[in-house]
Formats: sequence, structure tokens, C-alpha cells
Amino acid sequence: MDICMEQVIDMVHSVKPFFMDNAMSRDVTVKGLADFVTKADTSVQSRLFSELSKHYPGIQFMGEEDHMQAVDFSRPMWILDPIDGTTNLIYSYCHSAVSLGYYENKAISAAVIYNPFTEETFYAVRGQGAFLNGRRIRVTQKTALKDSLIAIGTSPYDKEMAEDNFHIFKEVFKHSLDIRRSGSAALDLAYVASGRVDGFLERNLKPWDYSAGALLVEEAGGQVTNYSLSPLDYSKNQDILASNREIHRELQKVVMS
Ligand code: 2AM
Ligand code: CA
Repeated sequence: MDICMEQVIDMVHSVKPFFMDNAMSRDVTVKGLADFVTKADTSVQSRLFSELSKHYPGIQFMGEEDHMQAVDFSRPMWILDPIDGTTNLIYSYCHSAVSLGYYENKAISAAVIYNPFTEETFYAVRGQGAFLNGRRIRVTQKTALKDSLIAIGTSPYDKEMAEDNFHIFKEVFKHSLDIRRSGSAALDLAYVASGRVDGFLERNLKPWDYSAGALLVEEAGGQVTNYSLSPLDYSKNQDILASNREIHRELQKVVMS
């Protein structure tokens, strides 16, 4: 299916008022440990699903607030996180984004990540490069982990992983320039793509957390795998390792040490 990126980006931009509506972002339901949904999340999702199905009829949807509804991975689908960084939104941290990917043939072929607080729109089309507000973006050229800035995600809803995770963070911290933790996996991946960090890692991310960001990183010249260096399987949760490609093996060795 041909996707008109301009039109899809316009649809994504149209949900900005939901992010800015304090009543909606303070209308919180607890889904699980450190796992929240607000009225803003559900409103963004229903608006985008209804707009996308009007313009692209017959395409399946997978969205965070539908709890991994039954979808057929042999057919195309939209993969949506209506708000990635919901905890940030609840705290007015101003670092949250819509993350939308178009999946077909076992890969992501188009992606948009939009942060309404900074008015930054990251997007990519497979084979055509990655862009930020219309300008081409590329990953950094750092070749050594010791000179690299690495974003980490703490998997806050999986506290039983804390010992393992914080061991990894300590090793990465010791072997790199420094670490960052933003609270939005989608923006972390967009930041790898745009050269604001050199790498990113987080365990047990769901397809809507990483799908759009993975295409951005690849189209910006970077690499995304799981922690064992295997290619991503978009039908599953994944431990995500993303980088500018140059430092990928070195970062992976530290992660697995
Ligand atoms: P969210 O804000 O859409 O919930 C934070 O470490 C990152 O993990 C965010 O991208 C966050 O997305 C995501 N996240 C939060 N809860 C999660 C869960 N239960 N499973 C997987 N990812 C989750
Ligand atoms: Ca979300």
C-alpha cells in the first residue's frame, strides 16, 4: 500500500491538543506497576485509528490501548503508541510523543514520531532516509564506546529485572562517556537516529514502543537488534539495542558481560 507521508503526518499533528489538555493527562487509570493510561492516551488512539481507517480502509491496527488485539502478522498493519512517555505526560515533563509505524512484509516501511512539546516530527520511509522537520538526519560517527553517550530505559514495570538491568547500566556507564534516561523509548530511538545520543538499550519493549523508532534508526544509518544481535521480530516484545552501527558490537559485549 502506498502511504502519503504528508497526509499521515498531518493526522498525527492533529492530536496535539490532547497532549496539552491538563484535565485529560490528569485523568489517570493504573494498568499495572508503573504502567498508566490517561484520557489523553485513549483519545489520541481513537482519533488516529478513526482518521487512518477513513483514509486507508482495510488496514489492521495494533495499538497500546487495545492490549495487543488479535492481528495477523502476514498482513499490513498500523502499529501505534498514542502516547509514548505517559508517565512524563502525567508529570508535565514535556517529553512524550506519538509513535506510529506502518508494518508490511515483516518490516516497518514508514514511521512517524511526533513530540508536540518541542514541535519535532521525526519520520522515515524505507529506502528514502530519515528526517526531522523536513531535514535529513543521520546517526553519529563515534567509533568507540568510551566516547559515546548511551540512553538507557529502566523497564519500570518489570522491577524483577532491576538487579540485572542495573548491573548492565553500571557496566555501560563505566565503559561509555555517560548515560541518559528519558522515559520515552520512541524518542530515545529518534534521538539515536538524529545523533543526539550514540546508542540506546531497554529490555522487554512492546512493538508499539520500538517499531517506528527502529525504522528511523536504520534509515539514519544505524543498527537495531535485540540483545543477542538478532533482527527484530515485530510480533513480540524485544530487548532493544540500537546504535550508530559503529559501536554496536562493543556495546553488545558490555551489555552481555
Ligand atoms: P509508555 O509511556 O507508552 O507506557 C519507559 O521505560 C518506556 O517503556 C516508555 O517508552 C514506556 O512507554 C514503556 N513502557 C511503559 N510500560 C510498559 C510496559 N508495561 N511494557 C512495555 N513498555 C512499557
Ligand atoms: Ca503509551
